[in-house]
Amino acid sequence: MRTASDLEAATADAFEIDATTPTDVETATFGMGCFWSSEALFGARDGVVRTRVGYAGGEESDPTYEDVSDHTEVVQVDYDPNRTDYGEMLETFWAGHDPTEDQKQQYRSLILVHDDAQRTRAETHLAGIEDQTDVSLTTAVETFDTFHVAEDYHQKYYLRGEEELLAEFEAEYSPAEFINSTAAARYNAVVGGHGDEATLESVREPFGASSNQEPEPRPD
Ligand code: MHO
Repeated sequence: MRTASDLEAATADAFEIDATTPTDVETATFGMGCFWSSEALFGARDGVVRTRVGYAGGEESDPTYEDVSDHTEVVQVDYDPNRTDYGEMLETFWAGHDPTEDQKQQYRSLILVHDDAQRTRAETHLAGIEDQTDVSLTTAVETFDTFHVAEDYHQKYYLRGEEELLAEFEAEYSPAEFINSTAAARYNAVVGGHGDEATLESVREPFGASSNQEPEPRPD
């Protein structure tokens, strides 16, 4: 299976937005149910540069979709700290799932913090919501360890349903470059029903002037 280090240097820039990827990014990792929809949700957020899905939060060495073992489905997000911040990522996390529901390990509500600053913010947010609502949340805050990249067919899942658009990406991007593409994250968001006109506008230069590919947003 593809590893996180396979992704490190994988960049292609058939879309202008991928040629201007900021180098200084921060990373956040969340479990919030099936990772298809959480990836699409984050892909539409201003300041989000990359999204990818995988398994994390457990200790076993080789999780797969068929056997996630002690891991949880997670979305991992790289964001530009000059355009957004961890607080906004947390807002998207809370809004994107029901953190009061008891879920099995694969789908649990999980914040995997990458440093002490994230831990403080996550714990403060969580306590604040519990105080305000008087409801206790199932969300766990744990220390991020290893991200196991999910199988390629799960990455940008909704975009993958758009055969022609996917073929255009595949002509220009390797699988790892596709995972790292901001353009792919944005299209996936729009096809998944999360983007708006501005989201599409931000990736308006697909594959040169010849393209007439415009995804139809899916109804929720
Ligand atoms: N209930 C979803 C789960 C997919 S997700 C990647 C489905 O099978 O449609 O866990």
